[in-house]
This record gives sequence, C-alpha cells and structure tokens, in this order.
Amino acid sequence: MARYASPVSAPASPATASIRRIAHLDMDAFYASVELLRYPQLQGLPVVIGGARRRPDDALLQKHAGLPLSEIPVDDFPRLKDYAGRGVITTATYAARQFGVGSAMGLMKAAKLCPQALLLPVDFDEYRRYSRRFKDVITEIAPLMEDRGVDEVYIDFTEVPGGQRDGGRSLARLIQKSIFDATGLTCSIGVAPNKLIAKMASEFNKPKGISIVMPDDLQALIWPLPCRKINGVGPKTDEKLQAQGIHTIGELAAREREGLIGHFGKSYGAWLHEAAWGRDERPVVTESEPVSLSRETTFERDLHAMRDKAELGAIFTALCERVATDLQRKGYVGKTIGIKLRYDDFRSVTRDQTLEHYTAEVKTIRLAAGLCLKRVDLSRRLRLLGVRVGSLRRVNADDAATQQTKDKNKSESEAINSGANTLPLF
Ligand code: TTP
Ligand code: MG
Ligand code: MG
Repeated sequence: MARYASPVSAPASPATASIRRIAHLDMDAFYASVELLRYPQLQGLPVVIGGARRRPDDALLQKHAGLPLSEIPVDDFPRLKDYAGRGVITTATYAARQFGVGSAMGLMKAAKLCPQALLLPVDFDEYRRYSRRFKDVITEIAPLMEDRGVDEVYIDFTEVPGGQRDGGRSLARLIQKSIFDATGLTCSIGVAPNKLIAKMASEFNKPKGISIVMPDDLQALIWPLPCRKINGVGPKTDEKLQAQGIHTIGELAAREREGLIGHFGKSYGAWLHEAAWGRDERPVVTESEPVSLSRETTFERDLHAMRDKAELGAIFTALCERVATDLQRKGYVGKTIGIKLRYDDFRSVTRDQTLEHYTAEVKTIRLAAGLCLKRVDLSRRLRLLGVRVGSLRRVNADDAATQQTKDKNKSESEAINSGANTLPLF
C-alpha cells in the first residue's frame, strides 16, 4: 500500500461560473490492444491474453527469430483450442468478446466458446510502459489527473481551457486523439458532474466512445442502469438489493434513505442513497510522490509472540521482504521504519524508528522493524502485523555509489546480520 501526499482538486465550488466536469478515461481492451501494436497482423481477430508470462524463449519468437514481429504468419500463433492447463484470461479483443469470452474466464472454458481465438502470454512490463505513456499525454493537456490503475484515470476538466465546451466533449476528443497519435491505442471517456457518474459513463460507448452526462441526465441515463453499475456495489450487495426488489439505480433512488440505512448500516446505507441520486463530492486526487509504503497482513488465526514465534517470525520477515521489493521496484529509499500491530481485542499500536541513512534493503528494514517490536507489549495475541517504510525519496545516482561502497564494506551488513540474530523476538 502506498500513502501519498496529495494535492487535490477542489470539490464543486458554487463561487465559480464553471460547473464541475469530471472525466473517467479507460483504455479499450488494454493488454490486448498493446499486443496488437506488436502484432498488427492480428487486428480484427479474436485474441485473448492469458496463461503464462512471456518468456524470452517464447516458442513463437524462437521459431521466427530474425523476422520482424509484424511478419510472423497468423497461422503460426497458438490457438486457444490447443491450450491445456489452468490459468485465466486477463482480457480479450472486442472480436473475441463477441463469442462471450472475457476477463477472468478460465482459458479452458474460453477455448470451448472460441477455439479459434489466438492466445498470447502477458507482458506486464510492456503494459506498464504504455500506461505511463498515455498518462503522460493526458497530464500534458489536463494536469489534474488521478491514477486509478494500469488503464484508467480520472481527470478534472473543470478548469482546463475548453473543458466546459459541449459538456467536455471537445476536450475528451482532443485527449482521445492525442493518446492515439502518441501510442496507437484507443480509449473511452465519460464526462459527468462527478467521479461516480463519470466511471459509469466511460462504459456507455466502448470502444472509442465519448459519453457526456449533464446534471439533468440522471433520470434518463443513470436510473435505468442496474445497481451493479455503481462502482462500490459488489455482487453481495447486489444480491441483497435484488432480494428487496431493487434492480435499477432508479429503484434504489426511490427507496427511503432511512430504510437503506436499516438494511445496510449507517454509512453504507447513506452512501447507497447518495450514489443513487448521483451525488459524489470526492475530489480528483493527483498522482504525487508516495510518503510511505507498507505491507500488512491479518492472520487466519490470532498468533502469540512466544507460542507462535516461528510462524510470526516468518511472516514478519516476509512483510519486510515485500516492502523492500516494493521500494526497489518503484525506485524509492526510505528512512523511517515502522511496525503496526493489532491485538485480539482490536486495539492497534504503531512504533517507528528513523535511521541515519536511507535504505531499501530487506536486512536493514528487518533489523529496524525488529527493534520497534521490542517496544510494544507482546503478551496479548495478535491478529495483524504490518511493516511500513516512510520518509521516502527517489533513488538517485548517489545511492548507487553508496551501494557500491557498502558492498565493499561487508562489516556493515554482517553487523546487521548478527544484530538480527540476537533479536529476542520472533
Ligand atoms: P479493464 O479496463 O477492465 O478491461 P480492458 O481494458 O481489457 O477492456 P475494456 O475495453 O472493457 O476496458 O482492465 C484493464 C486491464 O486489466 C485489462 O486489459 C487486463 C487487466 N485485467 C485483468 O488482468 N484481469 C481482469 O479480471 C480484468 C477485468 C482486467
Ligand atoms: Mg479498459
Ligand atoms: Mg480499466
């Protein structure tokens, strides 16, 4: 989990003449579309992405070593019908979706629906590269952008020049075209009074769609939709709503707020009511540098520091390793190492310690986190354990130099090693 220092867009302000316009942009068949840039000969064909990760010895590439990727004959690509094994589809091209194939479906089941579909392995690095590229294009045009994952963002159009024209359509078109020119990828955009509605609207005309929802359109465009379309209504809530005869957002809006609170609790019930009425004041939170990274885990059963020492020790080390990997992968080093515990009575405590040097090394993190543990009561059983690294800064060239001196100077890491061994806990 990353915690960000977050400049945010202002929520709706009655003082300004401009009305609040928030866009949600989502790339079309993202992983598959990135693959089609590599293999344009597959354009228009049913293609699914899934199964194994791409490896350098990919059979297809090996067979055609030396040939440009775009010239590999279509007939040589693996077909879904020849696939045996587990694994799920991450996504499918729109041509494949016509056969009922889609995200999260098992490959074997998909093979029955569309045996002739071509199967390509995933290449997360490539998708991340394109993700950065399309987001860079957006922030050049509209700086208030909130990153919502690999293929989608919210954008605050309100104060962007041209952002009010045609309800945001002109700016949406400009962004679509600029992304296509820079990457060859298409996307769909919904522009609405807030995030909640924009998220629904971006799906209205996929692929390559632009959908504009104005405040007065709630009844016509949003109320006929099933409740499940609200981002925040999952299958379980939907089931409960259905059981009460509530199928559409309009039917949800027609229910008394108090009744919903009675069924779904104070905060979620009230939220459902607000959502059905299309109200959502959440600001667009711009991407910024994380101030901390953390990992935590809730145990399957409560654990005791002494009686479950080995198990806790292994979990603790694994958490430190995961935080260290997160830091290294994202290119950060941190100075403040902290822990979080939750006891069986749900009380939480945190402790932290600031080091002299920045680090992303698991041993250093493990040692400092271990020292924090010495400062808390471990007589009660624990239900959760977390490790956090804060006071982050980006890795720079100096760190590489420091790293080299450190490697030469083994005594430091040996000291850390022996320090870890003498820890009385876990
Ligand atoms: P989505 O935006 O949900 O789907 P999509 O971009 O493939 O298609 P659409 O045109 O409908 O937006 O997800 C973005 C990527 O995330 C998708 O290309 C692959 C990945 N993904 C999975 O790996 N598993 C999943 O279950 C889903 C839904 C997506
Ligand atoms: Mg998408
Ligand atoms: Mg998406």
